Amino acid sequence: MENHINDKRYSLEDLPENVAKFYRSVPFPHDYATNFKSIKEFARQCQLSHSKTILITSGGTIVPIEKNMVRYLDNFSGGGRGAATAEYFLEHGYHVLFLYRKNSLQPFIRHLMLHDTNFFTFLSYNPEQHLAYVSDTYKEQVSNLFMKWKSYIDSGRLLRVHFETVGEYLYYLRASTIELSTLKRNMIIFAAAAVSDFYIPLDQMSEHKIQSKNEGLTINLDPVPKLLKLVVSEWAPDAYTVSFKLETDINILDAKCQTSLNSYHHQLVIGNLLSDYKNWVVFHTPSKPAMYIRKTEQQIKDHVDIEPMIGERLKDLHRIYCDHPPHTTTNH
Ligand code: 9Z3
Repeated sequence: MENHINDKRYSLEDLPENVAKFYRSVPFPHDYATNFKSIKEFARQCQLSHSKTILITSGGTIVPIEKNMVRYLDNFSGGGRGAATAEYFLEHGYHVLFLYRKNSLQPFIRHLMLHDTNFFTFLSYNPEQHLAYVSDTYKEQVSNLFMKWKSYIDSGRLLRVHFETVGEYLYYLRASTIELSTLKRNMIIFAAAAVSDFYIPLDQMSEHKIQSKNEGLTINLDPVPKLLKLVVSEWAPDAYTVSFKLETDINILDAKCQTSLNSYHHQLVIGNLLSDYKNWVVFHTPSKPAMYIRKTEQQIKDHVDIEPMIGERLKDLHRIYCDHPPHTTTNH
């Protein structure tokens, strides 16, 4: 890619074989050049303003099974966690690079996008004037949400880049972490996206829609390389890196979080269970006992978001991390 000629940080030659193979086996995102420029400029602005910054990945990646894609495999995630977390950090002075699945929830306007309160709930219709408008009951609420979303974008505090496939996601993860790495400890990486573990390399993918011919279909999938390791060791080694672990069996959740910490040597793993991920999470760090964040019964009844509670604890951990230069600190 011409943006990366002469930039050693992007050289595929120096990457582990399975990672280089992955990048060669998926198509480049077609808006990459434009988005790469925006990410670079966003990183420059964050550095100029000495602002704390968070990269939030949000939503699920897809795996196409045909080059002319009619069908794909998807991952569970609506993007609510990432969007609500972005709101918290924007409201607390951070710059936010929001790397999200196309058409998934976005900060602030997520309230107008949810299916139980979708945008039409807020509209009224005047039959005489043939006019639809935001009804008086909701005018203030809709204006506030829309204005926040728009003003954070216009002021450059919120940059949004979207992906669909796991390949696009991993191209943008590499660009975002490398470009923001100049911010050193001032940056959090909050990897909440649900990333596919398997994919089909381009040279093994059907060109056209696979025909059914009344037969079953067997698909061979290759493993997606675990890029968190490279994020932590090469691309953004000074960032405060947070990953998520999603499980369905509570009996293995803590062990899986610990295994992840031991494998990647990052700062925090947040564990959550599919059946209850909106009501509690558990923080695993290298140096402290596991810490649970739970909503109260009343908060569950009132559908209060848990993300501001996660954000508050994470902001504290990040402040401590920033206050301790590398040679005087142990992991927090
Ligand atoms: C999560 O566990 C997120 O909390 C959710 C958020 C996907 C549950 P929503 O977007 O859901 O609010 O609907 N994200 C990470 C999921 C994941 O794939 N983690 C990998 C794993 O568990 C590690 S990178 O193996």
